Amino acid sequence: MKFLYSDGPIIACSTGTNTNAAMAVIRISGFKSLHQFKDFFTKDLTGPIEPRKVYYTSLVLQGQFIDDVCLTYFEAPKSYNGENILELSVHGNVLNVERILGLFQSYADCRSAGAGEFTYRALKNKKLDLSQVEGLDLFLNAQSTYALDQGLSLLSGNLHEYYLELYDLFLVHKSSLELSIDFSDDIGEEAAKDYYLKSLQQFTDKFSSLVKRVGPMGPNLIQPEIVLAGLPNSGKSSLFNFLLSEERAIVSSRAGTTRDFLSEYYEIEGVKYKLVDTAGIRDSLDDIEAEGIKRSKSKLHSGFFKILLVNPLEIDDGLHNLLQNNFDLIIFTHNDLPGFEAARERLISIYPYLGSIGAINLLEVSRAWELELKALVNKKYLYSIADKPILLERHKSLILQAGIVLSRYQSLATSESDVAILSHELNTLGSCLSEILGIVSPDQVLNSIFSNFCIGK
Ligand SMILES: Nc1nc2c(ncn2[C@@H]2O[C@H](COP(=O)(O)OP(=O)(O)OP(=O)(O)O)[C@@H](O)[C@H]2O)c(=O)[nH]1
Ligand SMILES: [Mg+2]
Repeated sequence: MKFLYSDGPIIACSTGTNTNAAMAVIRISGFKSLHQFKDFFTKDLTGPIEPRKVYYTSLVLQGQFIDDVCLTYFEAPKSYNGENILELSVHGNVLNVERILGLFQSYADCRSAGAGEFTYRALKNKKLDLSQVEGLDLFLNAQSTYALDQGLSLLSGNLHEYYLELYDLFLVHKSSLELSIDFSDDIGEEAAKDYYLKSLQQFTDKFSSLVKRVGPMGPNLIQPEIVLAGLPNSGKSSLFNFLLSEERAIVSSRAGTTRDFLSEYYEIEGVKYKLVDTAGIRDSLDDIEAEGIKRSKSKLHSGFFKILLVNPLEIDDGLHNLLQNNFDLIIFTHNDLPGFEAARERLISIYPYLGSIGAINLLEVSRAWELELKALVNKKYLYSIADKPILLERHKSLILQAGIVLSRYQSLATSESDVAILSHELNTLGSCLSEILGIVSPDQVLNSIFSNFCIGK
């Protein structure tokens, strides 16, 4: 990322520039002195300006009035990212915001900030560590109150504290190993071993509670998706439109109408799911449709709640493959058509477990049915978050990795007396832990985290 190497003043609108609003907040960060902006305000910036106090002033360019603004100065290092920051609350018309941004870029040597650049500087200046940055990202992009709370918890709450305490216990244990090497003569071999094992136990107990929150690498709970899948013409797009209460997807009797997946937000009990309509799964010789089908299959793989629609009047061998997936709900459609019962019986004779599933007519599906569907999805969601799972994949995989190293180390701790071997394993464990906290942050980790951020953060 290019911006990681430049530390000149940056500017961005932190409240988004897509729509007109009553107000917008523009942020400038990384300038040397407020004096450099003295010509832009009627307030005298060369006089005393108290940090963190709001001043009402006019913004002007070469004597021409631009806007009435509220100006707040955050002096380094006591600011969000440790740099001098100037925040301007301006009128939120998109054109006004763009004009003000342009003005500072053209006349005050400010550069347009990259996504997450303000926060990157906070990381660089040690105002936040990497796991706090990820927490902030989770918080700002949360689609459920659970994700919102976990974001906060990582940013400055319990989870952040927990990681720090765990790392402290690790350091205590590491020092106990060093103690047993360097000072066992002073404190006695028995006492040194005792201290060593006790500190390992304390660390392991704390780590175990964290592992319980990881579980298997499951569906994405940060942006959970409800995926509608099935063979062509099974009614996926009809159900998609019904749930969204709009004709969002094209519905037609021609098999293969939906060629790429479509997705829209669909809220259930405060969780903003993505409802995904997929392309009907079939062997296609058409390159574009084949690509759409490939994407649909991958949606099926990552989906949180998977629904299979089956029109028993139009089935082929592809159904067998589809049924290999773990669906949360299977529904027969087209139950209003002649021949439905016979076709359904035929299918049940091949797949007896389909005998217990319900059937609906998607042309007349009811809102009561939708409520039942919502209750099912919500039940699964509540179940999934019951053990307070860690949401971030990077943390999950590092915790699992640390768990493997820890169990190897534990068995060595009681059997191995070669301190060099023990130290080596302990250092590997330490690297995993410091990566979780972000004490060591490989560039690619930084890039993938910051590419997620919005401009102005
Ligand atoms: N009679 C009847 N027709 C239905 C029902 N559900 C869907 N249809 C019709 O079946 C046809 C196919 O429906 P779609 O919703 O486009 O099916 P799809 O699964 O999205 O199909 P592809 O996009 O081709 O994969 C349309 O003509 C719908 O009006 C149903 O329950 N009963
Ligand atoms: Mg469709």
